[in-house]
Amino acid sequence: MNTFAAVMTGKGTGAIATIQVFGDTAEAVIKKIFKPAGPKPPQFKTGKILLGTIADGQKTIDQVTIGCEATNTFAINCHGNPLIVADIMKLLQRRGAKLLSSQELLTKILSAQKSLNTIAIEAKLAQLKAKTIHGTKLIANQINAGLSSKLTQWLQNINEISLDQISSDAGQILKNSRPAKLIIAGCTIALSGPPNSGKSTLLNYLAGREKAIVTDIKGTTRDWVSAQCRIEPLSLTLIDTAGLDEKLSVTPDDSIEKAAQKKTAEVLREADLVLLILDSSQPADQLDERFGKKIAGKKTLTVLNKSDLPAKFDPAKLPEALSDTVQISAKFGTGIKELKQKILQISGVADFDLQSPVAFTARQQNLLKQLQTAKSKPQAASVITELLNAPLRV
Ligand SMILES: Nc1nc2c(ncn2[C@@H]2O[C@H](COP(=O)(O)OP(=O)(O)OP(=O)(O)O)[C@@H](O)[C@H]2O)c(=O)[nH]1
Ligand SMILES: [Mg+2]
Repeated sequence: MNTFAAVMTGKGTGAIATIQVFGDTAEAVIKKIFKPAGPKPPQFKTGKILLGTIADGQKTIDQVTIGCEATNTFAINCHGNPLIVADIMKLLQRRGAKLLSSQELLTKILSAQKSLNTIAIEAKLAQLKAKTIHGTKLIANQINAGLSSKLTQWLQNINEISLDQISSDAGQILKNSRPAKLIIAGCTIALSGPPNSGKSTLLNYLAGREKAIVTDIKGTTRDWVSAQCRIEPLSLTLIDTAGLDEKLSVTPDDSIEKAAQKKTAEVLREADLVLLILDSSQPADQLDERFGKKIAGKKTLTVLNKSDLPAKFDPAKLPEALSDTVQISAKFGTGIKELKQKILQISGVADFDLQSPVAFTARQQNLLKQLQTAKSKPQAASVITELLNAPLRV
């Protein structure tokens, strides 16, 4: 059996859905289930669109068009009801097609194109999931420039270039891959800090709408609230959290407060970046000592909020890890431009060159790590060749 089928359109109801059928025997499988609208037998010529029905014996399932994209690739465009889609998929399976996910099928289709190296195939797959236009450009740049061209250069000059040089270049690519990941996949920012410091006010300001409830009562936010916003080249998911207060963590096990504190700790762990929002009109004792532990190892920017009020907070009292600060008034929108610029700097994406070679899949990253520690030129050459040409598993 050499026919594969996958639903290429998203889950749920739509006006139409597309099922891709691919493989040496794809035409034969389609012929078993397709009845043309007219009296003539269908001609599955590349470039043609055929109108007809998908039928299981005498039972018609749906009216469809079939796009003949290549001799071994067909797109069945059916109605978007998920029940119809599921029926056609089951029928394809009974007639000999192996069902795959859209990602798996695309990998197969792209891998069959001899002109594409493995980086190019991964790029085409990754582009579909990128969260920003900058992300899609950054990935596209890896096909003919970026990572592909770096790997080709290494292979061509393997006799002249030292292992140390390859190792340090690979390290640089891995370093660049961290901000690249934020540009491609999006960046999650946790808004954290003591109760009443203005976290929800800032979330609403950045989101451009009233997503979170704001009051002057401490502990207003219990559950987390998220909102999307863009600071080019990043797409941000902002997560507002319950104000951190260690006293609340020791309340009875089943209390809302304790659950909220636990959730805040979880959000902090998952975030790419933490904004520690402090109320600059309050003295320094608002900062819980144990907060430092919760964000250990996280990129953190300290936001001194309420700059419209007389300052009582002394930034010199901040520990070293929290000493990168920016002053804002979330209520009046002052200092927001500086805040955005700082977010880009801390994430490493300010002035990031989209042409830089980066690794954008786990496979590439693992192989680059192996390359960093390669003990001989033949070993390095074999890892580079694998990066460029190893078939992707489906
Ligand atoms: N003057 C002034 N007041 C602010 C500013 N930002 C927030 N506030 C006020 O501070 C109070 C608390 O704001 P919230 O945004 O609810 O604070 P929070 O950090 O989300 O509080 P919790 O959810 O309780 O942890 C509200 O009365 C806001 O209007 C600011 O920049 N200046
Ligand atoms: Mg709040």
